[in-house]
Amino acid sequence: MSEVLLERPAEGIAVVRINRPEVRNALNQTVRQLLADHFIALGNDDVTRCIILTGGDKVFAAGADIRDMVERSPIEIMARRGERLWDAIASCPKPVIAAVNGYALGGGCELAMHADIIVAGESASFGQPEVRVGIMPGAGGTQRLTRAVGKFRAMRMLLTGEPVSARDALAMGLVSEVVPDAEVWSAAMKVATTIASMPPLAVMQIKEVLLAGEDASLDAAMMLERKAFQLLFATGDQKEGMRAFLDKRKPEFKGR
Ligand code: CO8
Repeated sequence: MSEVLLERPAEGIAVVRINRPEVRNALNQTVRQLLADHFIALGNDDVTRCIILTGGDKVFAAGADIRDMVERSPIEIMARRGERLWDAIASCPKPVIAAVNGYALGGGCELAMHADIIVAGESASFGQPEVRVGIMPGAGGTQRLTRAVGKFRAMRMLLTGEPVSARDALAMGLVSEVVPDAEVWSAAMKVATTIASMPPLAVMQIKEVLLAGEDASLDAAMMLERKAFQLLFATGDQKEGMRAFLDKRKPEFKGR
């Protein structure tokens, strides 16, 4: 069976599931290539309105595959051009929900941070333990984590390698929602179903502007927001959404 599975549990929703339970879903090159391939394909697929990324109900991912790295030289690591595989996920225009049960460690935590929304089970844990194996995060652990939780919490996690619980992750802004372990899947599906029913062009613009704005000055980011806001008045979905509100009926969004 493939190490990354693609499922379609409902109209408009795609699920990308890492499937290497015997090694706690460690991210080897095959898994990372398959993840990138799926995210590129789903980003280009008009039918897909929201993506759930998960490792199943036991573990999200315990990081990069240590067996696959232990004897590698710097040049071999560089030649992998791993950033291309991560970029494929980061630049996916569709909303991505990470459904996290169990460990999200190292590259696994970084993978979760590539998502737009993180739904975690109450026994999930998040950490960047790379320092304990003699390296440091290489896929956003020093950057996305710091943007999410701030310098002092990020430093503590990065320098000690100690994980945080789902509740602590929620308190520090690293996850969106914590639910009982058995409800992670249904909670993620609920959010995905809501997003899949929204006008897709507006959804895509919101994601794009929020992410681009994070790295821009407030003035530039406000300009981006304003332009995208104005652009949405060119869509049929804007007319439909507002008319339906005034007519007191349910809108029918077409993605145009
Ligand atoms: N890589 C390779 N194999 C792993 C990994 C991993 N990251 N994690 C677990 N495994 C394997 C174990 O070797 C073991 O294999 P075997 O059965 O052959 O001995 C099997 O999975 C089960 O593991 P455990 O017996 O340890 O299971 P436990 O449930 O007792 O513990 C833990 C689970 C806590 C997750 C534990 O396995 C652990 O600490 N794993 C390593 C976590 C870690 O250090 N992650 C960081 C890795 S470095 C990294 O992610 C760098 C990212 C850089 C950029 C991204 C590039 C992709």
